[in-house]
Amino acid sequence: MSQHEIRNIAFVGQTGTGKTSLVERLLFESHAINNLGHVEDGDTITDFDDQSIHYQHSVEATPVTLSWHNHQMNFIDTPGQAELLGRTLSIFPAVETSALVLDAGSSINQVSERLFQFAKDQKKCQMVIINKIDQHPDKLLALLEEIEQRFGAQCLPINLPSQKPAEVIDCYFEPNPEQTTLFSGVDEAHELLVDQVVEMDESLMELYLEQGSELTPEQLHDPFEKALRTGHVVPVCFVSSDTGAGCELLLRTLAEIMPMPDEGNPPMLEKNGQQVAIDCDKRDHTVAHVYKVNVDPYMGKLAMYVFSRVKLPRVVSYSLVTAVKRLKLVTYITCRARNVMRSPLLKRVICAYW
Ligand SMILES: Nc1nc2c(ncn2[C@@H]2O[C@H](COP(=O)(O)OP(=O)(O)O)[C@@H](O)[C@H]2O)c(=O)[nH]1
Ligand SMILES: [Mg+2]
Repeated sequence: MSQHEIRNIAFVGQTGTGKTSLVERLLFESHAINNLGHVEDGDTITDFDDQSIHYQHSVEATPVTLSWHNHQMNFIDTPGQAELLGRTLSIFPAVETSALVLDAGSSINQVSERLFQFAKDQKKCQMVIINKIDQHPDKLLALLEEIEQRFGAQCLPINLPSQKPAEVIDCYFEPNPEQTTLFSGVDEAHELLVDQVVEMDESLMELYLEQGSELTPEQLHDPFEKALRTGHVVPVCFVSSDTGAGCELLLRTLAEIMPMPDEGNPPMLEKNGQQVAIDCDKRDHTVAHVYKVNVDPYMGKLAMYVFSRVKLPRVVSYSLVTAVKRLKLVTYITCRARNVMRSPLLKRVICAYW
């Protein structure tokens, strides 16, 4: 698998907005797991530790991996309690996309604002996910307006809730103007998004003016990436992790719209006092970032890395750019639901024991 198929995404947001349930639903929809766990039952994949089960909210940032239509998605479910935010902020170097999850029934609070601003400062591509649309269909429009007000007019829906409670309507990939949404025309939403994206590309803009809104997602791909990188567009998705509404479209958006490692804004590293960028495709010595270290009661010390560049799979000793000491990499595992899988691939979120 090349880095073109890899997506690294952090699900962040205030506690209780449904991040853990959403990650669980996405694992289920993509057939990574066969049983859908629930936070209340203490059987979700990412809230697996005793404390998270006891308190019924995530205490650690937990990575999982799933496959979807030839894409490998590395998700990190994060804690949203204000006092645990340090654990969330520290994983940002491991991802290109920050997905801010909001609860359809609540207004935007300080934690969400802080996370949005932090992701912006870190030059992450961003999206906003409005969850629990099954519970609060009457509050969705007001929340969308609030998002625009608090985060800016570049936050534009890529899909909209349907009048049927368990459905979400695509406004980007294959928009069908016949479909009726809860509050705005599909055409209107599509046009707003395309208008925003084509501003990134003058020649496409000319074509667009001649061609109307008939630009294909393929034509829009590059300007869309640029718009995401520069914060010129922030897609908004509606979902319900409870009913699964919008989850398929969310996976499609993550795969086809959100950036692969090279398309995001990879953090610059320092070499001999100079800022250097990393060419992920180059076969040079391995560069990795330890974004989290755990002490696991069964496994011992567990470091979680994100690799920016991997020279070769079987070497056991790596000099890690951000680690103070040399770590001995004994084995790799990727967090694929609860299975352990050996595979050192480029830009995967990877754990290692030592
Ligand atoms: N009705 C409804 N409840 C949800 C939805 N998503 C999550 N919940 C509930 O919201 C609560 C908090 O969910 P959780 O996933 O722990 O939120 P987190 O703290 O952001 O990870 C739990 O009781 C979930 O069952 C949803 O889409 N609809
Ligand atoms: Mg959680």
